[in-house]
Amino acid sequence: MIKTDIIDDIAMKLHEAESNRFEVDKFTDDYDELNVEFAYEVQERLIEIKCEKERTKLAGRKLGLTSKSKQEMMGVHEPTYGVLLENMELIEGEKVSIEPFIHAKVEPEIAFVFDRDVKGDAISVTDILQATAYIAPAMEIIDSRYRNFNFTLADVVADNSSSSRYIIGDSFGKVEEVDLRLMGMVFRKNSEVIATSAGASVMGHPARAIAWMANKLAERGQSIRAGEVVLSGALSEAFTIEASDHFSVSFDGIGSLEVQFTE
Ligand code: 0L1
Ligand code: MG
Repeated sequence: MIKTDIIDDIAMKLHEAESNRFEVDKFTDDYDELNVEFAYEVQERLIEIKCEKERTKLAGRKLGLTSKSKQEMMGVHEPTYGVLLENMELIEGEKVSIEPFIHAKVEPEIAFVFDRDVKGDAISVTDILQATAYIAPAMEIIDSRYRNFNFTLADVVADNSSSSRYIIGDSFGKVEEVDLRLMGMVFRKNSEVIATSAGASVMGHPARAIAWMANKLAERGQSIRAGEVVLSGALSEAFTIEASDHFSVSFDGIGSLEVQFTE
């Protein structure tokens, strides 16, 4: 098969799995050529298909695999990134049905909203902070299309880094008013504390993860644009969602966010 046919085949199968709620086996089992570079081409094709079929458009980006423990688990030394689309956004206060998901999990994140473009190939933490309008508490719902979340780095990149939905809180903070490395986080499920963490769990500083992504985007001729949102990476492991679960996340200095799931 020629390269463009393989890209189309994988992207279409991933989109079908998401749309019809079924799991697929990882594609690296069948395609030796599926390395990380190739996988970002599949991801781009998948996003094109989603935008066309779901009549939506790009809202921002997300980082994945930003914690040392997740990277060690997968035997890799770098994170991944993916795309957030407008139709993936959930509104705080609205109940979220688990019906469209395959086997979703939720994780706490810090969202960065940009009011300036971030362009170039030597982007630093300072560049990211200077282009940020505000930060806000967020949760990401990940829903890998792979059976039992079983994938290699290239597979997960092709699958848009497992992204499914995201929720951004109404409260927000300014990056100059908080120390993002020391910012404490408490994550609760059904009122019980299930994880505590600090901003530094995301590659030492959440803006470092975004700077890494900005430099990787530049290699592909892309960039972060003013108005976009970026989820900077999970501050804890992801937790499986069951119908009737309630999750809340509280961050020191920027407020909290809660979500109620239903059948
Ligand atoms: O956002 C994330 O950190 C998820 C990245 C993909 C890994 C996974 O699905 O667990
Ligand atoms: Mg995430």
